[in-house]
Amino acid sequence: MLEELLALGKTGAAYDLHTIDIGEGEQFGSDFVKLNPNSKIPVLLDQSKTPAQSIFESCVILFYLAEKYDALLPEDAKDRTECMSWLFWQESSASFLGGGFGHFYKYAPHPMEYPINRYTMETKRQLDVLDRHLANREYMCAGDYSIADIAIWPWYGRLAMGELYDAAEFLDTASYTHVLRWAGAIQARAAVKKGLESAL
Ligand SMILES: N[C@@H](CCC(=O)N[C@@H](CS)C(=O)NCC(=O)O)C(=O)O
Repeated sequence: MLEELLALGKTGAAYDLHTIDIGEGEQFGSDFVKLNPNSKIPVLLDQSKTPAQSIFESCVILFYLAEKYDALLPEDAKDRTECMSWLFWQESSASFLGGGFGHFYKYAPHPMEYPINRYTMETKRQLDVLDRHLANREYMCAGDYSIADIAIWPWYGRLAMGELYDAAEFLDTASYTHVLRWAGAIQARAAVKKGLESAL
């Protein structure tokens, strides 16, 4: 999001990136908890304000920046509301993918059939929801690329392209052709490449 804003000429979006090693438990350190009481990455500290304002929950960070810079969110009231639906869809769905499917398929200490089956079914259902939605449109929301795409792509786009959990074949993500077309278009964006280079 910050790279997209910079690409749009919003120079105020220049940022410093601080890596938090969640494997080492840095999210539980008192400095981090002051910024995000929920101990999860990411968190944004807007130092252009006095006092500086911290914002947690990635979709709220995206909405905050979209409002602040008047960008990447449709202006028309109906389109804007639809866009917010997809933003909230990500907020309520992605934990089934990451904490559910990803955890049990890739990271659990031993294989457990029931949760793998449950979260595989749910992940495929969600991919199908996205695929049907993207069948008739270029991006998630009417008009153009928006914060809904920015929220959804890192999870579902990268999963479909085989870049998360080594699960593309298992989930048969090749069958979600519209998701793959959308994911490829976003991956090709210069701002996305820059963002990934600095974040991963
Ligand atoms: N709904 C939150 C989810 C954040 C989240 O789950 N972050 C994970 C990394 S993807 C995390 O910080 N995990 C550390 C932990 O669970 O201790 C958001 O979108 O900001």
